[in-house]
Amino acid sequence: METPAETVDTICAISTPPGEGGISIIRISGPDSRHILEKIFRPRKKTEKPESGTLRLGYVFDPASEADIDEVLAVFMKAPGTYTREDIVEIHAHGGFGAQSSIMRVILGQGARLADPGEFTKRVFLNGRIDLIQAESVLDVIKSETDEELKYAVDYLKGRLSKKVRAFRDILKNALAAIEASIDFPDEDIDIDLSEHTVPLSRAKKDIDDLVSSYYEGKRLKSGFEVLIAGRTNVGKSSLLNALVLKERAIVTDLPGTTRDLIEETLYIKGMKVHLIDTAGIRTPENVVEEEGIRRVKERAAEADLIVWVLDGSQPYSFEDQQVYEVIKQYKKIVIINKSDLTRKIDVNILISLDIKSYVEASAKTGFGLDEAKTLIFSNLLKTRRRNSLLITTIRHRDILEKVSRNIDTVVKDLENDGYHAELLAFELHEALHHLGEITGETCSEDILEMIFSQFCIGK
Ligand SMILES: Nc1nc2c(ncn2[C@@H]2O[C@H](COP(=O)(O)OP(=O)(O)O)[C@@H](O)[C@H]2O)c(=O)[nH]1
Ligand SMILES: [Mg+2]
Repeated sequence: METPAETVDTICAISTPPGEGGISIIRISGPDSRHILEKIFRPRKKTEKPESGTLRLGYVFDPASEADIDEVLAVFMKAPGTYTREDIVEIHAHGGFGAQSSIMRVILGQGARLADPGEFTKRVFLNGRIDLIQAESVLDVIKSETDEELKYAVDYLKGRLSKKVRAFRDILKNALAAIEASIDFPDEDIDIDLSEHTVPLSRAKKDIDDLVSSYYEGKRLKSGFEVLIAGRTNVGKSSLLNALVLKERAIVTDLPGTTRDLIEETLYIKGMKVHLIDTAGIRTPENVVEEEGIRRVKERAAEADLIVWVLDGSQPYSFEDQQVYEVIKQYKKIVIINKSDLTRKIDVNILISLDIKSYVEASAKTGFGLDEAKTLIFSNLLKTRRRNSLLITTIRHRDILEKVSRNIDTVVKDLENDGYHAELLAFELHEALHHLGEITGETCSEDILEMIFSQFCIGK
């Protein structure tokens, strides 16, 4: 992508979160950065020459009044070895609203422009230092809440997914070159064997299809897994939710049918984000509110990644438990036999007859077995994932890769049938390459860029 001319102005923003803090970092990027710093910064040691990359202690002052604003550390970093590949200045000021806004005011007074959200990173991309996948992963790094999410984001920032997409592109380009040669030199005696491209193309298609289907997992990585707590009334579902998240979140009573709405809490198990959803007990409803609650349970059960089916260990397995089982039997589930502090009346052989292998005995009241329950939830969710495999996490990537897969599929089928039109194959491959470029940003419209970078915060 060409570097557009409009990136040559100088932008500035507060890069740390707003509000009070120990320090606040103000960033300036663009050709006037150094000049602006010289106008507003007085180093303590007057003789010091501003070397690129050296932090200097001094004062930011208002050039109009010569009054000092704040004591700061300032650094100038010379292009192109910087974040944006432009000249950059960072001012580490005291983290308070007064200092931040006054320093911004004097910088803007020297002709810099307030940066748009994500504009620093957009410049990194436009200046060709990173591709669009990497730029998007900058946002993912910032938004990461778990170790695993962070690991993926940093790997993708380093180019792990970009490398894979480039490999697809190379395969398509090779095939396209051969096809175009066969179009350009139809009568010449060069023997162009297009069939040798079917294997790499089919393999690329399979890898792309795997990536498309990884979206579900990728989405879970970012947004978390959904775990539905189901069971008949009064088995202790709400008590378990409270005990697992260590909060009095759901109302617990000994009146059956207390929980009617869905109550959701987020729990982190070994760095995995899990949304626990407490539900109305499933039974024959006694009124419309309860009926609606039960309808929602059924709806959510279909969407959930895992169901925790709660049984009351102090009661025999009942008809009502069986009613619950009928609703959830087709879904992935584990069982918690609750109230282990009371005398056991349930016969666990019933679980064996229902072909349920994963269960723990626990007590929401005493906390017994809760760690084990968390471990069981964790390992059952993990089973749905191939650890550390390449994942796509955005719907944009999924949609584009689906299109690429269709293009390749057409090409491979035509090649295999031997009755192909080279022009049509070339058209499909050109289109596929164009789509891949939308992922890496080479052929991306300004609208898409706008949409992506507007999700960033100002100052990044
Ligand atoms: N002894 C004992 N009582 C429990 C335990 N868990 C829940 N209960 C009690 O069982 C009743 C129903 O609990 P609740 O969480 O509202 O059940 P839900 O209807 O399934 O949500 C309440 O009186 C709780 O105090 C437990 O582990 N041991
Ligand atoms: Mg409840």
